[in-house]
Amino acid sequence: RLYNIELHRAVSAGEFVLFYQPQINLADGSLAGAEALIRWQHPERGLLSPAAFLPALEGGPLAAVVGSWVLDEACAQAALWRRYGAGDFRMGINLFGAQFRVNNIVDDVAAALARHGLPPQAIELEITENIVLDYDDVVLDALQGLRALGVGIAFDDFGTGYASLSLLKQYPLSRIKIDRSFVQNLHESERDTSVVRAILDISRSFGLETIAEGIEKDIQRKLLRDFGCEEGQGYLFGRPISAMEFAEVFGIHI
Ligand code: G
Ligand code: G
Ligand code: NA
Ligand code: MN
Repeated sequence: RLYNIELHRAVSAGEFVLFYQPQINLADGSLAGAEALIRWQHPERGLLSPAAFLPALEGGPLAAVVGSWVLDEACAQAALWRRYGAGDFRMGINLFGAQFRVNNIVDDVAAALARHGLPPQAIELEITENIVLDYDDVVLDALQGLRALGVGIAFDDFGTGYASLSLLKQYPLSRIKIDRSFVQNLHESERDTSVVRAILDISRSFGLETIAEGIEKDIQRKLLRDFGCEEGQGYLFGRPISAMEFAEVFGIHI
């Protein structure tokens, strides 16, 4: 497949880049961290977003390689920003399923932390329900190993899957990311308000922290804060931007 050849070139020529979207503490408006989001700087087609290439990448042999690169690059950036004043800054890093199957993810994460001199709480790994369901037994072991290292695990797109609640019960998670589909109409939908409040109740009863995704309006921010949601992410606070822009916007002077 042509796309596979291009993906190989992208890996070897270093065409992938990470963008960063801020994660905000809703109680005081401070910067809690960022989610690293991959982009492909394609030589002919310009900057491609994940929707354009993740399906091909995830189904192919390069996912584990790219996943290792994302982990290392995001850790390097977190270490730099922490050194230049972004205190307890936490980097959210998305994982591919292949990182559980092909790699020893626990060893990879321990090595990345050591290489960049990061404490485990400096990163938070994001997993989706699909990863858990596809690699069931392996994932449980790996997540326990990662939690033992002291690394946080966020459950991405919470509420959109079929097994969200049973997974919460079985897997050692530390945070729920409320999917943006529940946040979108929060300010005008009693149903979505009930769903979000229920998710927050569940999260609290499991001793987890919560971040709401897709906050675009100030009224959504206020409601989520008043409901006790700890953190928020979305266009209201900032779109995903390059590392250089991020440092400038958030006053990290390197
Ligand atoms: O950046 P954007 O919002 O378009 O990202 C779309 C999706 O792609 C998100 O759901 C995100 O989880 C996924 N994604 C983005 N960057 C990465 C990455 O570095 N690794 C993995 N595994 N998934 C990513
Ligand atoms: O990991 P995940 O798939 O949830 O990645 C977040 C995705 O949602 C990225 O593609 C990002 O660009 C997008 N996104 C982030 N904030 C907002 C927002 O406020 N509104 C909308 N519509 N999309 C957002
Ligand atoms: Na997400
Ligand atoms: Mn994510």
